[in-house]
Amino acid sequence: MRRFCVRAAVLSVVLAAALLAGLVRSGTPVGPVHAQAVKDTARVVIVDSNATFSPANEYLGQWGFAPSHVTVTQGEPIEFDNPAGNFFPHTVTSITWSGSPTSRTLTVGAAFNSSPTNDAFLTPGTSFTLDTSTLQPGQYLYFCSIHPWMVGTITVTAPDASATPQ
Ligand SMILES: [Cu+2]
Repeated sequence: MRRFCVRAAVLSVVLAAALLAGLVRSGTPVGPVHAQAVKDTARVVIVDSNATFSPANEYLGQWGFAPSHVTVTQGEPIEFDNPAGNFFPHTVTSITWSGSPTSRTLTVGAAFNSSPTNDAFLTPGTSFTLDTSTLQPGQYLYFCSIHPWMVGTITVTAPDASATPQ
């Protein structure tokens, strides 16, 4: 009986310490240092199949990138997954633009490209991680160069955007 009580007392102290540690940690303000230390990876799933459509439906416009728009802080990686259950290879290829609204020149693959060669296509079951640390803050358009109707957009924000008024 006494042995049990000692164990219970030790357990209580351990639990109290754990609770206290949790309270202290949750009470710590989240500052810029913490925000930089934690890097989430945004995830985009490439869709070319699901329960209701198949390769025969490829022109119905149901293929794409999900979500089709992501916002990341500069330096935060974005993982593009082509799931093993998909049917086709795909690419994640930037489209950048110059010129005026009525006379645009579009450039393919200048900002980023998962697949600069045919050997680098993202086959089902593979993924591509985009390093955004070299991208300037701004808007990016991308598509699949094999299936150009598959399009997506990325917003890259400055690392200190939350701390610096713009
Ligand atoms: Cu594709």
